[in-house]
Amino acid sequence: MQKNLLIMSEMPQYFINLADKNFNTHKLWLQNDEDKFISDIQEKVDAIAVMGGYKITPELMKSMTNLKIIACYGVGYDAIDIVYAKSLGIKVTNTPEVLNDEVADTAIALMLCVYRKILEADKFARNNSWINGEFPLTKKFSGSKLGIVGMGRIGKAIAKRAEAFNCTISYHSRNKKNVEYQFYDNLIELAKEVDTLCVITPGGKETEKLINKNVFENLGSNGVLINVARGSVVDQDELVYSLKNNVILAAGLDVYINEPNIPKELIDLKNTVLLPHVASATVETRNAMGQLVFDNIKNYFEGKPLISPVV
Ligand code: NAP
Ligand code: 8YV
Repeated sequence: MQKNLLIMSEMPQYFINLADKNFNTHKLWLQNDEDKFISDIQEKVDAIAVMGGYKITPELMKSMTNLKIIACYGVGYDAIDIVYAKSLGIKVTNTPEVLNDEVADTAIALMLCVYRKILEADKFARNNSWINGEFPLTKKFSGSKLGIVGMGRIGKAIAKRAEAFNCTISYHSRNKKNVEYQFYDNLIELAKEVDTLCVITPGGKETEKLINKNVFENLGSNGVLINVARGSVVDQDELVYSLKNNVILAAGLDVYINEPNIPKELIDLKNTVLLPHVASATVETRNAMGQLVFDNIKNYFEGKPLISPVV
């Protein structure tokens, strides 16, 4: 008999097709009354597939008495209560590696957009403002000093790209890595040293507001913040203050607290480049993530080892 797979929110058609062929699928986002839908199926759900940002609470896990595996469509699993899942013996998987290129490309794109004011220049060209004079000069990115906060899989992919821009690369993470770049065990010292701070750590309690007032003050009025990690890693109110008051120069952001809401203050600022959490969002990469979600669930029910287990 086919296993019951609950899909929490809309995911790429590639994944939905695989899931429909192999499981008895239940699509939460298509229901008018989601609570009633969940209570109708909660005792038969064997597996959940879920977008990275969707909260999987202890209450939900507890109510699904037959649940065996939660497959997260994302490498960051901070929205899933891992400790609770483990206590119930529920397996959790994520999608590492397959999105490294995409997220690293996006981080570099944000840096170039901030330094070279690419979006403003595009508007300037479209508005025909060029007729009235040249676009103002911008700031050189090549050869600048880049500090990466989180030298993990994606951090390393960002560093590799930044090498091609002749950036001087240094980093902060919990542990020193086997890489050529300079390690700072003190984040403030790193902030003092660099032109750009690029954040790519996991979210969750441990990194909450890691990038705070003290970091902004030490990054300084020529400093640029890039955040492709999680909104929670940056003190968002302090970021708005720092951008408004020239504590730092500018920011390029893909992630926010309370997505999909972006604070109006960030939108109104001229010294921000804002993306709607799209760092991994290409057809190729999202399909690869979908395949990994599917393969993990399939392996579980075939009694094979999970490909990318979290717990
Ligand atoms: P990873 O390989 O686990 O790397 C995470 C890095 O963060 C490691 O270097 C780790 O240091 C460091 N770190 C963890 N806690 C820290 C702390 N408290 N202080 C300083 N450094 C800390 O993960 P990844 O695959 O590169 O992904 C990183 C994160 O990027 C994900 O968890 C997700 O939140 C985010 N992400 C965002 C998008 C997007 O669409 N914007 C896409 C993909 C991923 P140690 O190794 O020394 O412990
Ligand atoms: C996804 C991400 O967009 O992998 C992650 O951690 O943030 C992104 O790749 C997100 O998980 C939505 O599923």
